[in-house]
Amino acid sequence: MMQLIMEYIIKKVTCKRILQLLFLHILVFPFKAYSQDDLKLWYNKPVIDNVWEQALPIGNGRLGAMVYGIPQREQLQLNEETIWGGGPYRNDNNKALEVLPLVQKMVFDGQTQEADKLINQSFFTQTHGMPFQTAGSLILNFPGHNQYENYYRELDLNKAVVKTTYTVNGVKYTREVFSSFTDDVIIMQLTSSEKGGLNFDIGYVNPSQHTVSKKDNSLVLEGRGSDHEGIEGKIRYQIHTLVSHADGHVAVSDHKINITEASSATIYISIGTNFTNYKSVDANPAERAASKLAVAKKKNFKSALQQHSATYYKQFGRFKLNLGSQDISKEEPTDVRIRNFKETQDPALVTLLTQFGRYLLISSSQPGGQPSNLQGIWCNSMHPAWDSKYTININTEMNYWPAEVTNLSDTHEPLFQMLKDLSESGRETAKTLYGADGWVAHHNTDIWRVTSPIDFAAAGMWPTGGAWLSQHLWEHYLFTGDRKFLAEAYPILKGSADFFLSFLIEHPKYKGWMVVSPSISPEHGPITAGVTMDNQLVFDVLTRTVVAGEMLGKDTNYIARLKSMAKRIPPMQIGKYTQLQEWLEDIDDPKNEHRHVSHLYGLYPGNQISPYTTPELFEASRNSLIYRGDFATGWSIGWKINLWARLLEGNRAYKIINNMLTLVDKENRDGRTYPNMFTAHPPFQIDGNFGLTAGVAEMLVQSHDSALHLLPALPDVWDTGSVSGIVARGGFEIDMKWQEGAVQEVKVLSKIGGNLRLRSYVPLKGKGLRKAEEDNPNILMNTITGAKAIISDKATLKGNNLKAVYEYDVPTVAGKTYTFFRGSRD
Ligand code: FUC
Repeated sequence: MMQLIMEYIIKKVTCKRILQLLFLHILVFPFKAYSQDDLKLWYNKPVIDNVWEQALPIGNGRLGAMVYGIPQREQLQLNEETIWGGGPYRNDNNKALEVLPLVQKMVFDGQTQEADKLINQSFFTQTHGMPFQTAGSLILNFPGHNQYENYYRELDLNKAVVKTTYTVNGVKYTREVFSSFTDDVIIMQLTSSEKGGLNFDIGYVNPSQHTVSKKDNSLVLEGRGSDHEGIEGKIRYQIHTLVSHADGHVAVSDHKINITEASSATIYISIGTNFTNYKSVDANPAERAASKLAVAKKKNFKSALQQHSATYYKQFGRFKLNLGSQDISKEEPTDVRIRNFKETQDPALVTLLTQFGRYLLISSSQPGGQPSNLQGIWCNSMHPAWDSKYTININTEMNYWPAEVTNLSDTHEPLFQMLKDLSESGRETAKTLYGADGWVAHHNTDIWRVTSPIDFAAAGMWPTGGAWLSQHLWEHYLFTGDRKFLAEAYPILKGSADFFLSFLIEHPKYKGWMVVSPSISPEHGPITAGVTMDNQLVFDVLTRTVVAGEMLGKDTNYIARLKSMAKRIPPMQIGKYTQLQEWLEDIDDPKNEHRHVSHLYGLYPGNQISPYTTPELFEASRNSLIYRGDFATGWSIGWKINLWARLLEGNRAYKIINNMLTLVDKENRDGRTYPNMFTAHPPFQIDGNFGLTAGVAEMLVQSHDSALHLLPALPDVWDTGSVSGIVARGGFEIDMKWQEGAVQEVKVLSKIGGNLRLRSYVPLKGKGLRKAEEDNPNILMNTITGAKAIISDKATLKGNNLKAVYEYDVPTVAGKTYTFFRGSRD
């Protein structure tokens, strides 16, 4: 099965890597039971000066809100995942096909500027993608609450609820709000400690064309997504707000709801849109909003909250992390902890940020819905940065990096549905622009699933967006071993492979090499052909489709074609600065600190570069990463954490975490974490959060390189800790404790059976464990397909300083848990 691509694939050279031991410790440590009680973001002041990035996010995948927690004027800034500008449209320019041969000739002749110009004239339309848009805000006015005391607000990650409390004239006011996973509406309860102490009104502010009216007992806002770049806004939505379970007076007018003399009131906010799928907007927003509200309002707050939190916790509670704690940490508000991180190096804050990433993924991506966009589902504008859409040359992929490894596999589903959509809509683009088979997507898409280039050549002329996204299908399969899923995903992978089979073109200068042309290394450098990232991606598409096809027993002749094409993809090259070349030519500038590190895809999230099977490429990747520097935009920092983890350098990865944990505020616009723990490009972009969460997981466990590597990149500062529910390829779920930087105890649940190969820096002992000797027979873990490197004469390789590892095998049975301990030198 894995004998593809003969000389091109370096077979895994296994085991026999048991080098010297560092030192011997066989100890049984009394592990402190840890609790996740302190997984709260909390503050002693409300949002000040309307800074949105101080507000706290809630979401149930579809409905989001940012909670301001201001006593006199509460604001819930609302979002619904299908409120976007424009309507179903396409962005294919049919002039492209005609000029394609000329463009390719220009590229091969080195006339890159001319090619750039011609592409700009012929491959684009007037549209740059449609924007994700705010649903406006619900505003609650509390006359007389300007002077308050004892202020406190929190977001509890264990319950997915935001709570605000304060006192006015000795009366305690409490607000709790969540976006319900069970009822699919937002629910807020307000109470006062004094009978009849609640007197407030509720209204909307909304920047779209809208109307507000009273319908039954609800205050109803009818709004729409805006027209954008000549595309008519087709989204219609309704927000229904209802007050119930109130013990005072509730009066609804055409503009407001007035609540007087209540001690308790519950607000239900329901949003419905007309969005059905990327091709149609024929649903009934009024009916959708009203029907959800009708069910939800019957529940009282307590039981609604209890059901919501329990549902949410089924996902959130699967993964627990303890990187150590500091006693002082919980006593400081979260923004102060971020500000002080440089001095405190508070490990519990890193745990909080890691778990916050999981909270955001759960809250912005649920089966049946839209994938998490550039801002998840939280967006307070009609014209957000980069339209808050899907940038698929890194950002959307990064959003899903934590999904499998931190035990949130089900949150990955919306991305798979988007892939299915793109594999349909991208067929027309493949045909119209390139006269090619299969499907293609470029560097952006939106809710209408456009697949042609957008913006301009130097950013948009990148036909491998679909190729990258498709790797998520394969990764999901490796983590779950779900053959049914693989069978459903196969046509999508195959459709991407089809595109490259018919579109790749032989490079006249490098005979035999088949390249993507025209293309770019994402957002960096000239229009060219055969960029390293494209080669890596196409190689993965072709070879993974081969393995998938073989596993499913499909398409024998077709698979043979894929194999022979994969042999012709240019190998990776090491250039004169001993760097991994970003392009076919050795033109990298070691002083260039560009945020995109696309050629390192092969190191992470790909697995073509390994310290064991491709040591030269591993060393060259490290050099390239050093040249790019440690500081960057939020998402680039997120990527670098993962890359340093894959380079097995925990302390360097941790240094990059420090770069992320710098507060953004008035004094420091160049920080990377906002007071509410959203990460900053800047501005806010959620990928940084997800990159960090994935990066921390990657420091603790790796499984891409033929074994489950325990603590591959643990930094010195986290010398004692534990993790449970972290997931590895092969369907293994791991609980692990470590002390003095070494694994002490590890429990592995085998969900689907198969050989478990463990890799560790310290020896392990336990029932059934034997020294690993052959290749790992577990196909879900043993998927190294690293290419041979071509090394420049000018490159001076020094060799890698790798720590010794021990490798063991255990044959496992599905459903059983296996326990191992730190062992001694034998
Ligand atoms: C790509 C990146 C930018 C930004 C945008 C959303 O264009 O190069 O840094 O993240 O996507």
